[in-house]
This record gives sequence, C-alpha cells and structure tokens, in this order.
Amino acid sequence: MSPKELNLREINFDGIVGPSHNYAGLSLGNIASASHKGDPSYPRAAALQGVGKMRGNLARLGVQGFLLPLPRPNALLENVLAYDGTEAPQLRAAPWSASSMWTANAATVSPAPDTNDGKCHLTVANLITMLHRAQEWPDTLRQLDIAFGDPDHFVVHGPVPPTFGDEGAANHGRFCEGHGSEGVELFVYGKPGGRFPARQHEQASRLVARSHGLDPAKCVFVEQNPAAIEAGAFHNDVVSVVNERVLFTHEEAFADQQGAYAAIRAAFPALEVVEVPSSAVSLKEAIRTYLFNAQLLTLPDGGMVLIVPEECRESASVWSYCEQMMASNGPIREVIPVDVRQSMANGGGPACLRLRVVCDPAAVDPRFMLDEAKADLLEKVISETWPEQIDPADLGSDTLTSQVVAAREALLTALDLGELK
Ligand code: SUG
Repeated sequence: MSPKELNLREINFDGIVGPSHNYAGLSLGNIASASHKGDPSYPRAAALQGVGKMRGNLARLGVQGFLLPLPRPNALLENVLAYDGTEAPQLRAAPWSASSMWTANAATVSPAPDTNDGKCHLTVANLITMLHRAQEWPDTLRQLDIAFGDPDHFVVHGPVPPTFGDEGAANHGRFCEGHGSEGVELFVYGKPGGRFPARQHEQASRLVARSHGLDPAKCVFVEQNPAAIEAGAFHNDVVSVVNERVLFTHEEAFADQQGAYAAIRAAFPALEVVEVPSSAVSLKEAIRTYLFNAQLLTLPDGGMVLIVPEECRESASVWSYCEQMMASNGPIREVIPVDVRQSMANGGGPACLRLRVVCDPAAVDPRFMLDEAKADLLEKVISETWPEQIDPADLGSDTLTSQVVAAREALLTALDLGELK
C-alpha cells in the first residue's frame, strides 16, 4: 500500500510516568533536575497528571497512544554498578530512574511519506550521554517492536552505535503541508566542548537520516546554539518546536539563526517562522517555563493549538507574549496550559512526554492506543498501586522495590501486556 492510500495521522505516544519517579539530580546540564535534587517526589500524582494531559489531547484530536514504564529498579544495571554505599548516591539512583516517561527521547521517527521504502522508520535512541538514560534503549526497543511490529507499515531500527550520542525526537522536527504529505526533516545537533554535554551528535543524526532512507535533499542539519545548551537547553525541544509548516522558536535556539531559517526554507519554501525575541522572553525564562517544550498540534478544523506547561501562565513575560500571539494573525491562535509539574521538576514538559508517530492508527498494536475507558483503567491502576511519595533515601529499600515492581506488573496485566514483564 502506498502512503497515499493510508489513513495517516499524527499520533502522540505519551510515556506513562513510572512508579519509581524520583528526583535524584542525575542530568548534568538540566537545571530543573539539578535544582530539585533530593526533593520528595509524588509518583501517583505525576502519573495522573500525565493521564490528564493525554485525556485532553484525546478529546482534542480523537487519537492518542502511550508507552509503558520500563522495569525498575533495573537489576541488570544494579549488578553491573555493584553499588556499596561508598560512592556518589547517583549510582544507587540510576537503576531507579523513571526517565523513560520522556518518550520524545525514545526514538527518532520518519513517517512513510518521507522514506524510500514507503514505511515508517523508527530508530531507538541510545541516550549514551547519561548513565540513567543509557539503560533505557533495550527495554524501549522491546516495546517499539511490539507496538510497531507490523512489517507492512514499520521498520524499527536498533540504536546508533556509541560513541555517537543520539537523543531521539527531542532534537528532530518535521516540516510538511499536512502530516500525511511528504516532509522535510530537521536534525539539530550540538557540538561538544561546552560546560554541559552536547547530547545529540551530528554523526548520529546523519546516520539516522541515511538508515531511514530519507532523500538527502529533504534533510536539514542545523547546530544548536552553544549558549542555549549552556543556559540549560540540553535538548533542542526546550527552545523550539515544529508542526507542519510552522517553526515556533526562541531567537537564540540555533548557532546561526538566520542560516538555519535559510537552510530550512531552501528545502521547504512554505516555512513559517514564529520567532520569540529575547527582548520579549529571555532565554533563561524560556528555559525556566518551558514555553517551547510545548505540543504544537493541528486540530481537526486545521487550526493550531499550543499545549504549554502551567508554569508559562505564571510567568508575566511568557504569558503576555502568549496573549499577544493569540490575538495576532499568526498560525498559533490558542495556548492551553496543562499541569505536568511533577515531570517539569525533572526537566520534562508536555513535549518531552510524547513521541510523535505519523502512521495509520489501525497499524499500531491496539494495546498501546488510548480511549476513554482505557484512561479510566490507567487511573484506577495508578491510584491503587503507584507509591504516593518517594524520598530519595528510600531508593534501594526492599519495601519500595516490591511496591514499584508490583505496581508496574499490575499495569501490564491490566493492559494485557504481560510479555513485557
Ligand atoms: O534527560 N530528566 C530528563 C528530561 C528529559 C526531557 N526530554 C526532552 N527534553 N525531550 C533528561 O535530562 C532527570 C532525572 C533525575 O535527575 O532524576 C532526567 O533524566
């Protein structure tokens, strides 16, 4: 079947926040994670906030998917680390991380209209820069293989080999006239050498583009602004977001801002840039509020809505910009704040929590698709089994281990996904 004959839709696959969600300050260069290090976390509230966001988007778009939490604590990593209390507590915390909730980092996705074999390609991200994230890909790959297991529609690739760091869709965007039409893919990479790690390497981006069978004339490679990485934009999706013909971006997102626009325009002449100047919203405030870590969605009537964190409404400069934008003639006429505060405190906003896959919803394993009844089921299991609170000192305890393992198993059983146990 050619992509034209398919019912191609953009589906957001949100990561369900796992029962071990905690604040261990594991991500160097992620200011929110560092500043909440040691705080108590609320996994139940975190996961319910995530389901709330999914419900809103299900109502808006009529389609929504999800990915499951990974097995934690990760016994394999615990054994390798052989933590005995003599080293930094981060080593004890890494196998407990619920970081797979940020599914924008699960994979890079090239939809069928962009690829030379007419299938949707997904490359699981190796996430090698951070220890706690590098453990994710084997279990993420198992899920992708199931959810996108139909070989007539999907090709799921293993990770880019080290030493090329790959953080998946967080550094990737796709320009197109409509989600089902051919796109131009934007790959944004960082150059190492700064105070904080550049997590997405150019070689990884280029390798993904080649292995997905993209037309080189429809790929654009652009460098992140080192000053943005330095200011805490550890992924490019903290300072810009793409949907269809629109690039919503901070003025200081790219190393060469005008050069980036020109390169995109050369491949995609219909580009519409909505640039937020530093004079309206400073880079610091953009990163603090995660204005750009937003879901820019096309509604069924063709209008675009921006789903932002509640923190944006609480910032005078950010919200006055949003109000001005809503009153303008620009492409983004609606801005909707959502409460994902538990995720935000670890540096993950609405966009981090979702992986966009353009495909025929009927081609996805239905166990990964949400409807209202399943949202009720998720809320029930989470409310009954997710720990209410975790203090970082609890990590490693037998009681918490049993609770976290049992909670995830209850969810897998409820969703008939026992093969992931
Ligand atoms: O990789 N935070 C994640 C946040 C990922 C956000 N994703 C996107 N921007 N797409 C990270 O830094 C914090 C975990 C801790 O510190 O315990 C963490 O991993």
